[in-house]
Amino acid sequence: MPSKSPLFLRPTLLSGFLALLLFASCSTKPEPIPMDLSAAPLIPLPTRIEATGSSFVFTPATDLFLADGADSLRGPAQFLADLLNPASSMEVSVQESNPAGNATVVFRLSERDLGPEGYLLEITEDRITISASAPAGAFYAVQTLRQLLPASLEMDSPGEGPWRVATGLIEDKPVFGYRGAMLDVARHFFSVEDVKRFTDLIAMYKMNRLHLHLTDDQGWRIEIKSWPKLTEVGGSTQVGGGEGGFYTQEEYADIVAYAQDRFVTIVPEIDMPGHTNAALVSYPELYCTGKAPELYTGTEVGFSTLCTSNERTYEFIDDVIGELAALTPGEYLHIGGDESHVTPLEDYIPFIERVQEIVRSHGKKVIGWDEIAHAKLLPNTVVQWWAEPENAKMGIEQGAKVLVSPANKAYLDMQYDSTSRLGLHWAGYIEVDTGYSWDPATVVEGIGAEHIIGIEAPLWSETIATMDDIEYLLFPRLPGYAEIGWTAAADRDWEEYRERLGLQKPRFEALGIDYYVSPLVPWRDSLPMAAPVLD
Ligand code: TNX
Repeated sequence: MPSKSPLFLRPTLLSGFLALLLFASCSTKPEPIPMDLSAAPLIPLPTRIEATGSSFVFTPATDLFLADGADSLRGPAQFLADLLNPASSMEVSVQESNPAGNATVVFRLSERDLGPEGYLLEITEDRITISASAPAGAFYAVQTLRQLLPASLEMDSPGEGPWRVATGLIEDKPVFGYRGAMLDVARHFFSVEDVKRFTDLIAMYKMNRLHLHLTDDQGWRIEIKSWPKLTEVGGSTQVGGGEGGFYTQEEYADIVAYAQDRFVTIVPEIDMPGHTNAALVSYPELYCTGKAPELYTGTEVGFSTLCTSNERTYEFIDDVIGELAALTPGEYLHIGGDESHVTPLEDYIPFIERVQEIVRSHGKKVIGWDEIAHAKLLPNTVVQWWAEPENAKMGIEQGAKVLVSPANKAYLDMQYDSTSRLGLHWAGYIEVDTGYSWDPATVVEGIGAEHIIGIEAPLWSETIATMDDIEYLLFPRLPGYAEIGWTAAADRDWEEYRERLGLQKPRFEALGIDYYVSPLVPWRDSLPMAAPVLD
């Protein structure tokens, strides 16, 4: 056998075999194996899954490739590259063209209208094709692909391949356009890094709004350059008396941009006229009666109010809303409006009406807690139903849309049960099944799908102070709220969902999530059916 290779100098059966083996391992990719796409534990559950029974294998030769005209999908494609490279030691990059014709992931704009957030994910042995009508859809296809890959992908350190995904087709789009979570950074302050991690975690489950509760009695957390004492004084403490903190405008802009890269819109809240003690301490000219307030580090609610009859109050609000609107690309500003127990209704109503006008004058639309429906609402104002369905219905009668966050179903700060180490229980205990098994469009008569813009799960922070605390209350309930927002109610079923949720365990662990190990969930490292089918 004419060859210069030492192996072939004395051709024996053994050396021939070894050579073949070497050749095979260097020049071909791992063989596809049978896998079942329909057994993948995806959350939220996609609209349609068709399994074709084989697998695609990522190798160092896999390219990510933008089809002609799909330059707008570069962000999601780069997100996939950044997800794949650290754990897999691959060096995939985003290419404009595919001359080598390698096993490839192609991002393309769909000819068919898949909606602003929909996508089609087609996986064959040779190619993955992601089609979307807009970048958000491609980003969600990437999140689905992420859940199809082994959980070890989520680790920063190199993990073991092979990086296989089952073949087939997934067609998907959400039922609601607003799928959100809220973080209260006022009762306890959380760092920019924490807010970014929170954003990562919600985006992974295809949520697209992060409502930041930026101000309350215990703290003012956003720098307002024209009223600097709000943060100098009002930002200086928190529940329990810790040092508090605030975001500079540059830090806030950084959060907004980071969220935008993950297709999450920040909805900032300035709570008023109640929940304003921190502002009143910073600028005593903003209160009208009673004794001068002091910094507050307790957890009572409903004792503070801006002076609604003082013109200076509206100059203040105009400055605050103006600066915040300029930093916020999203369409909504949240004005709070909850629990204003010491503001007489006859003062509260004109106050809310005037604040709506101020928000509108800065080019934004209003969201407010359900009490704002007592006022005359502007077209486009959204009522966030948290307490009183009657308030939400008053809003609907005025033509307002409703954001659904009933406390006894959707509050992430409620304890799971009486033994939970964190959380409150004024609205009840919310175990994982209670949090999951309801439909925003039927939970109360008179509030139907046509009235709803979506769902939000708020996390209030009276009892939590660290990222681990956040994660304990967030997980495992958050994926359920994400699924309620994304998947049609007719396709959702707790018994089936809990199996998929239990299979998030390796992913939670790879991500270092400090989750509550609910006894209602069958926690598992892998599903026998979803493992490669070998014969
Ligand atoms: C009610 S929900 C509040 C908050 C508290 C929360 C605690 C809402 C609009 N107001 O001020 O933090 O309960 O669960």
